[in-house]
Amino acid sequence: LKISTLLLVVLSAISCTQKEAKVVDNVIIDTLQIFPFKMPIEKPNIPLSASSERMFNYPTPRVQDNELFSQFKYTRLNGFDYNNGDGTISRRDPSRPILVNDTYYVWYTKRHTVVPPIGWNRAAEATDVIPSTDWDLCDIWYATSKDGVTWEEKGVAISRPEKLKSGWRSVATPDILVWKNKYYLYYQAFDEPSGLKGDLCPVSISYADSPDGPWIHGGDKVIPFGKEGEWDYKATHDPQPIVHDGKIYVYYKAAYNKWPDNRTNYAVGHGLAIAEDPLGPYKKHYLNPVMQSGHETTYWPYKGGVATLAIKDGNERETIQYAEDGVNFKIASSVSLTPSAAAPFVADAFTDTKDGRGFTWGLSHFINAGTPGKGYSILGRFDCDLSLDYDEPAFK
Ligand code: AAL
Repeated sequence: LKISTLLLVVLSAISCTQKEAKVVDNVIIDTLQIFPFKMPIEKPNIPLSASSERMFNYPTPRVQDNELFSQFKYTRLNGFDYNNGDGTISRRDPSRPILVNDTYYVWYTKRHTVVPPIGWNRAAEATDVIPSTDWDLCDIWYATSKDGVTWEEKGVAISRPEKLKSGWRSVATPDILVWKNKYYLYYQAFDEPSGLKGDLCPVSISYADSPDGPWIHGGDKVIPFGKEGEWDYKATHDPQPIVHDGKIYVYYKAAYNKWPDNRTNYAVGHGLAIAEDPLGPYKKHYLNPVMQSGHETTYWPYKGGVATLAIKDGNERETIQYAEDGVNFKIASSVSLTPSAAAPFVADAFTDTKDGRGFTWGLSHFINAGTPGKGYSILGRFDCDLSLDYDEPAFK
C-alpha cells in the first residue's frame, strides 16, 4: 500500500508538469498526462472527461470553496402549540423573518380546524369546517422572537375576508416586503377548496405601517394569470418579493398540468413579475418561467445578482443556482436535505444591494407530521453557511 501511494504521489507530481497528451487513434497513450494530484483551480490543458469539463462550470471546482454550497442543520422551535399533534392545528409556508429593532417577525399559514384535512382528492367533500388540504380554511398569523428559536405567537395578521371576496375560502403562504417604511404582505387567496379543480389561486397584497398591523387590503389578483393553455393559468403561488435594480422583483410558482386531473404529469415552474410600486402593476418577464425546477420560492440578492434554492421538483431539484440578471439561472451547487418552503433571514433582501451577502439561518416547514390521516405541518429553523460573511468551513 505504501509503495503504491508513493508511486501515485510521484506520478501525480510529474503530471503537474502539464506535458501535452499524446492521442493515438483516440487513445491517450501518455499515462503521465493524468489529472493533477492537487485539484486544479484552472482548467488544465489536457483531454478532459465530460465530468472533468463540467467541474469548471461551477463557481469553484472544489465544493468546499464554493460559496453557494452548504449543508443544513435543523432545530425545533419553542413556543408553538399543536394540540398534541392531533392534526387540527398546522403551521406552514413561513415568510422570511425580518428584524425590526431587536425583534424578529415571521408570518405563516395557520390552520385551526375541527378535523385534519381530508385530502385534495376528496376536495368535493370539503365543507365550511372540513378542510381539503393542509392549507385550506387557513388564516395568516404572525409570531415574534428575540433569538429565532423561541417564538411567541401574537395573533392573526390577515384573516379570510367575508364570503365571495377574494380569499374567502383560505389565505395562505405569505411573504413580506419592506419598502419605503411600509410593510407589504403578499399571499395566496383561495376562492374554493384547494384540490377541487386544482390548486388554483391568485395573489393578494395587504400593507401596514407597523409589522404588528393593522393590515390594509391593497389589492387582489396582483400578478396576472397566464391565459388559458399557458403554464401559469389560474395559479400563482408562493409570491416572494426582493428589491433588485430599484424595482420589486416578485418570484412566484405555478404548477403545470394542474391536479387533480393530471397529477401524474405534475411539474413546477417559477416566474418573475416586476413592478415599480409594491401594489403594481406587475409585468411578467417575457422569459418566464425563469426556473423549471424547485417548489416553493427561495430567491435572494447575491453579489450583483440573484441566487435561488431549487428544491423538491424537476431535473435540477436540490441545487442552488445563480443569475447575474435575476433571470437566466445556472447551477452553482448540488445540495441535500434542503429546507422545504425555505424562508431565510436575508438582511439585505430589500436594500437594493449590489453586493448581496446571503444568509446563515431561516425558517422552513416540515409537512405530514403526525399519524396518517391526521397530517399537519410544523415550522422549524435551519442553519447553514450561505453567507459571504461567515467563515465556518462548509463541511463539519
Ligand atoms: C405549498 C406552496 C403553496 C401551495 C401549497 C400551499 O407547498 O407551494 O402554498 O399552494 O403548497
